[in-house]
Amino acid sequence: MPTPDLDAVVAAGRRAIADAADLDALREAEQAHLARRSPLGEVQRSLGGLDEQARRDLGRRVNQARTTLQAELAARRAELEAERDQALLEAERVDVTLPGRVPPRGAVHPVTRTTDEIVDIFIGLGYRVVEGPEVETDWYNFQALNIAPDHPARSMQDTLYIESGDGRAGELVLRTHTSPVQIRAMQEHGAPLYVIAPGRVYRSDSDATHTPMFHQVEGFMVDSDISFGHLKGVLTHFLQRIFRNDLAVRFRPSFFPFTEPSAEIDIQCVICNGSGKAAEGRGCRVCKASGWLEILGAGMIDPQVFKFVGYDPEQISGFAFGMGVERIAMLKYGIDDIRL
Ligand code: 2NL
Repeated sequence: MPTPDLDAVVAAGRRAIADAADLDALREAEQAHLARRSPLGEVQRSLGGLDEQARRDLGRRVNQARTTLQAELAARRAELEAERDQALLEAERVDVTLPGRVPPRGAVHPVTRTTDEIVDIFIGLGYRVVEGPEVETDWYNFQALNIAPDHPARSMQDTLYIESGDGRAGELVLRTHTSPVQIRAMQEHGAPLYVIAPGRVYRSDSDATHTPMFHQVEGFMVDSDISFGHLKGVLTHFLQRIFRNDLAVRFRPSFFPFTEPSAEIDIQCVICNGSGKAAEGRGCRVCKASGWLEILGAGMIDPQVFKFVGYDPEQISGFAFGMGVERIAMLKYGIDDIRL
């Protein structure tokens, strides 16, 4: 058996280790040059067929060769690992001096803002805020408010009904005003009671001036000896706070099933300042050249309503009012299409 050239075996191993371009290639070089089935392994296995002196000599040289190759392997591995770590650090580099990503600044929606402004004025007068369900029973939304069974508000055309699925269709509605919340407040608390009820309401209506969901603020003042004078004083104060201090206000007779007497309240047009005129001799579009804008409905709470909630109409009186928030927001911020 020819003795393999140990120097050539070591030289080939060193070249393979030095040439390994990455850690995978280095593992292959280790397999090829240091494993049992490598040329060095062959030399080691051939030792068994040699006499003692030759075996000792060649054995020592084989051990030296292995030690040399293993040292070279370890050194190259350290080198390649350092290269890999460096590449990783470069790839995952974070520039901590970059400015942060600033989220776009949000703003309070004009309807929310207007609701808050309205509610704040009444808080200042000692009113409490109440909220309640948007899905209501027919009783709270209509009956307790003295709305007759044949009133048009009750028709499918005007109200969104909830299908309850148990054959009791027509029992539940999306509230058409926030009055049912006020009915609940009267049932829960005794008089005197000053309440403001903001919230979403729903009507089966949709065009340039109506949306199926909109916002309302209703309120009432219930106490002993509340008169129409209180109604006029509180609502005039409110309108002058929300628009401007010297705003002209007028009260016109009207009708609601839940108040008697009732009034519709107009303010001097905030677009044309009550002149009814627009530029170049045209009429004001917002008030239709009348100089006035309808802004509130109100009245003295009907004794029937008091009976429904268990108040004694002989002891208790009060006024109630309601307004649409979108309309007030549009007038305050000069928006002419509700869909905007
Ligand atoms: C309008 C008119 C109004 C009321 C709402 C009311 C509530 C109870 C009892 C009596 Cl619990 N009345 N609310 C009264 C008069 C008018 O709203 O034009 N709303 C947009």
